[in-house]
Amino acid sequence: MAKSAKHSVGASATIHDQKLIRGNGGELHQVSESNVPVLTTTQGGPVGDDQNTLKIGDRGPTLIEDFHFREKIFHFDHERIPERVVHARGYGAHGYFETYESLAKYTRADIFQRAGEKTPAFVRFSTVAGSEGSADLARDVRGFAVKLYTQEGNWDIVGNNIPVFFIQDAIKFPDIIHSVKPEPDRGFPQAASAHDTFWDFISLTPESMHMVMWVMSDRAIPRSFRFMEGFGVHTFRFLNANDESTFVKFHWKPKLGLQSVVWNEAAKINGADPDFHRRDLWDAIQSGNFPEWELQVQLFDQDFADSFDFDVLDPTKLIPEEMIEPIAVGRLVLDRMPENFFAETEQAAFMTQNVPPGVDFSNDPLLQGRNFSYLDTQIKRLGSPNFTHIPINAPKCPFHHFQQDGHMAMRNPVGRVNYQPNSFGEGPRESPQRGFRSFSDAGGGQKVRLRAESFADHYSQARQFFTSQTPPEQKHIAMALTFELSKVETPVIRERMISHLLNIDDGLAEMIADKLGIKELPKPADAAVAPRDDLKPSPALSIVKNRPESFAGRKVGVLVSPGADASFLKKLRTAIEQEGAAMEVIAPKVGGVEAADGTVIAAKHMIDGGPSVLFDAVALVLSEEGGERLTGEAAARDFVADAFAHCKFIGFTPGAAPLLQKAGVDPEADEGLIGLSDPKAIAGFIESCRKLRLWAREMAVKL
Ligand code: HDE
Repeated sequence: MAKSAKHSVGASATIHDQKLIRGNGGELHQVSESNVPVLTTTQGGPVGDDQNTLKIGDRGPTLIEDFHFREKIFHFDHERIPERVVHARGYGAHGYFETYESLAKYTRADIFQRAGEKTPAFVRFSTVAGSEGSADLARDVRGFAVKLYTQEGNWDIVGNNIPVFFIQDAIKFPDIIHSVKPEPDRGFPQAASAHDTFWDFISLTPESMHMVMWVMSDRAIPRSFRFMEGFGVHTFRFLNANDESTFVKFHWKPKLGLQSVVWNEAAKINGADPDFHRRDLWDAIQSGNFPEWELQVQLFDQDFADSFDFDVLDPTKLIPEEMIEPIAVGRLVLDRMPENFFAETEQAAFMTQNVPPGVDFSNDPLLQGRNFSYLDTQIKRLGSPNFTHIPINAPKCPFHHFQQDGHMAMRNPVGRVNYQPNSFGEGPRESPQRGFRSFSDAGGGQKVRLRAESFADHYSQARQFFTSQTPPEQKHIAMALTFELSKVETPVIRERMISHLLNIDDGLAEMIADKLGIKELPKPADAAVAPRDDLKPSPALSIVKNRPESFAGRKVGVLVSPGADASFLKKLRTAIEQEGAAMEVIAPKVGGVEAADGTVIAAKHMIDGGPSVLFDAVALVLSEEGGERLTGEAAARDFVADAFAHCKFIGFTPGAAPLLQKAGVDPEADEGLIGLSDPKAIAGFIESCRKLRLWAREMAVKL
């Protein structure tokens, strides 16, 4: 049978020079005389002309009989499948999960039985509110969806980078999502929560206050996927071989530590490189720096659940890590990009209800609702109940069932028997021993539409989150809330938010009210349960308190000019790479510059295309003349001014002094400006970079 050609041929290749050859598998290929595969229709027919439609005369009308044209356009017109209704913008990668030790004591899940066992995995990161084409640095929650292809079927942990959620009951999901998506009359704003409808819904939904504090924190503008945590959010259950249950919460901890950007930087990254997060993951994996997370679990029993301050079924609450210390149970490594974005990432179908035997659900009402939703959404998007036939969604373990037929069925049963029980002794049968057994929950009761009383405290953990942050992180939360509410046009919504904030932190509420020009503070919102102020701060909730002691995985942008010192640059690169970080050169021309010694320094970016927001730290390696000349370039001045404003460490050679001055940066301003007159200073520069940002610079500016 003829196989479709992979590559199109140019206009000059015609049907006349076509011949058939046999491939390794014995299949026939059509190739032209020049051995280039011949372009065919999807039916396998060779195409003679792919440049011109069939017309009557060269200026005449096009003919309906042009079946190649018709098929080509028809197929193009159907290329899109519906984007995900939430989490539309995302990016995925393949990898594996490696189990550290047997967890047989807690779970009979096969994936956790043998130390060192590797299980194939696929992960998709996403934003929530924006469309498929929106920018990566939207202020938003990030999805962190993991598919583990276990020996007992696919296990999907469909989590976020924030451990709590906005709502307590799944029935409110369409409302929260409608409110954050573009407003229906005007169709904007795209990928932004800074608008009336979102804050209207939030201000009328006290249960969202804890999550709002997270979404206004730096967690919502991560530096990259590689520096984010992931959380399963809900309480799940582990069940061991004796069907004994242990509650479990799942946490993914990035090996490179946590890191975020600042809002002004995020806004600029969106302009300079809307694919910043995608590119980061692509670059890291393609260069062999495989990102890695550790899976940690918080395990607890019914007694703990009963004695805990909050309800473990309430998805707006977390269990502080200081209270139940997470245990590391394995690691996730991403080491391969999909070959085709559409086939693998766009068609990936995650479902919370995909759990292996030994993992089970709790009665968290949000989780229960999700278990219902995700199957629906796959039918809508992928168009057929056979979406599990798509390779990315198919299990990698043996599977046998009697589901059959339907649109696009790719695996079709053979033989006579497609039911069970049957008298022919054919086909699979269920296995009470190996098969999935649900936790036997003794719960029962009346049919009600009620919210449990134990879910009623909406403010205490919001306050705990805020008080657990360092001063710069608190400042960022205040600035984010001010920015978002300043975009809200309806005054009563802004005031309503202040009344909630008064239940979280007076200082925060007062500062934002002042910034918004609200003269008279409203009364604190009525609270169903009085907010507590006795919850101990949890250091695990702060990004800054958990920063790594290394600059590994980060990137330095080095601005060079003609006449720069090439040997110095080489030493700088060696030191940066020894740290496990990367260096990229930015020059007035993308072709690079001629160094003082006459060699050419190659550049990755020209100044306009490589603003400092794309880097974690910068260095200015300029000659006297080059530095002087760059003072006239707005992009060079912005490069320096932004790096300073975003609290980055800046290394500079003496030639950079005029540029620093023109950018309004005093070279003596603080310890974040590091003179590089001598190669010996490079080590000190790298050491500073390990701190990632000099927050003291920002704290010197009063809000
Ligand atoms: Fe989702 N969510 N969700 N969600 N969610 C979807 O499924 C839904 C929730 C999350 O990379 C949809 O395949 C409901 C919490 C991620 O493909 C849809 C509720 C958490 C992804 C859906 C929630 C998430 C989705 C849309 C409230 C964090 C992207 C497309 C009860 C723990 C997965 C799709 C990917 C996607 C429904 C709440 C995470 C419509 C009804 C809480 C990471 O089924």
